[in-house]
Amino acid sequence: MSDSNRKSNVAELAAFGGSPAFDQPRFVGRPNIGDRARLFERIGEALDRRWLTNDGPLAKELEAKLAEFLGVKHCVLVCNATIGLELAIRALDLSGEVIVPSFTFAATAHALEWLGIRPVFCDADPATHMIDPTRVASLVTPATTAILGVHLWGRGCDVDALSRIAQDRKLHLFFDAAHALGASYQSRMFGNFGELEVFSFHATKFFNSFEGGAITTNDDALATKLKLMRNFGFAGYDQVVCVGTNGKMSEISAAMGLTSFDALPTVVETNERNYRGYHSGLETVPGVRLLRYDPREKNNFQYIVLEVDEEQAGLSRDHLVALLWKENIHARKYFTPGCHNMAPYASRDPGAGARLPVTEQLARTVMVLPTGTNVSPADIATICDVLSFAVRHSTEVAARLA
Ligand code: T4K
Repeated sequence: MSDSNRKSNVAELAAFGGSPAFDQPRFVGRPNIGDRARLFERIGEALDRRWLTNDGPLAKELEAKLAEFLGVKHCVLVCNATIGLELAIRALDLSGEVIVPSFTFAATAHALEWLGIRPVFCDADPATHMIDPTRVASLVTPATTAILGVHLWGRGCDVDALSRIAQDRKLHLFFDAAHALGASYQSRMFGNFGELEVFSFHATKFFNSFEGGAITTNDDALATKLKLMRNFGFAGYDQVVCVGTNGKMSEISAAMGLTSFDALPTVVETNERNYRGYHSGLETVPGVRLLRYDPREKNNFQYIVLEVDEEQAGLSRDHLVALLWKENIHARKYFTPGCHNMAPYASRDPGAGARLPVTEQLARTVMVLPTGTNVSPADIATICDVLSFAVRHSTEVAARLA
């Protein structure tokens, strides 16, 4: 019996005591692994050279390839995007307050807080989930030094509007581009906007270097500063010229990054195929809206993002996620509960939710589904069938999950 026929019978859903849709979990964020033989070859070369980190040849090769791909002057590899954000904040010499969306991964806010800067949370645009530029100006105070935009889901935030505000108010502008590699804004690749942008190459990203990231900029002085800062401030043997940290990417990570770079077109193609599969499988399911990618831009299609309308679906997002987990489909509630509801921000400003109604709403309604090279079209058809089934039988499903 096919998965879809099986799911037509309520008694067979795991929530109803049947077997789950998948024997093994289907995860969000399952890493894409490129050509293993080439990866091992690169690692072997690094071992033969006995050059394992500190601006090694593989890291330099990856920096050059990414800079060319993005059409940006400088690409500074780092050990992860969180350290990348911290380096960016230090290099821009920020202080006081920085305006940032609350609907983002904790790292965006934590990078500021870690350096003694207060993140001031801005609400999101309900259509895009990203920082709402119309709300930014009212958050500027004499202590504000910058705006940190986040390009969520591989789509771009409103760079033009944010640039105008930053220019008018004489604020720094930089971007958390953790999700945005390979995507464009008005036909220009992300990596070129604001004073700098920070990418993540964490294992869960469609392009990974195990752990890793990159800061890109077209500003020569900033690039020089960032390179010094990621290596303890060393300008040469025995010469430290500024405060720094250890933000370097190792050769093993660069080997994986280069292997991911080779695989990038195939991975994007697979992600796009998956996105289209979800699109056709879910378009007739009431109350479940798939966030679209803009066909005029380059997209990496790395996240499958759904918004659940409880009234139309008859089930809340939390109900659907609970059901999917029972079916071995490990959907995630990114970015619940919103940074303003996390420690330490929640206790500092317990009333923040009232000023962030869209963020609160998204934190209740958004869920992310599995994609990437580890998910097949048949898997996607089954996942869509489970969702469709759940909505068709919402009353029984809700009762079972209660
Ligand atoms: N800014 C934004 C907007 C971000 O989204 C992130 C990171 C950052 C900044 C900071 O970037 P990094 O400093 O990490 O470079 C995951 C990732 O750890 C995190 O990098 C990512 N965003 C975030 C969206 O997702 P968690 O807490 O969901 O991780 P975890 O361990 O629950 O794993 C997520 C999923 O991936 C699970 O379904 C399991 C699967 N997985 C994970 C790993 C590590 C695998 O299948 N294999 C693996 O090796 O944060």
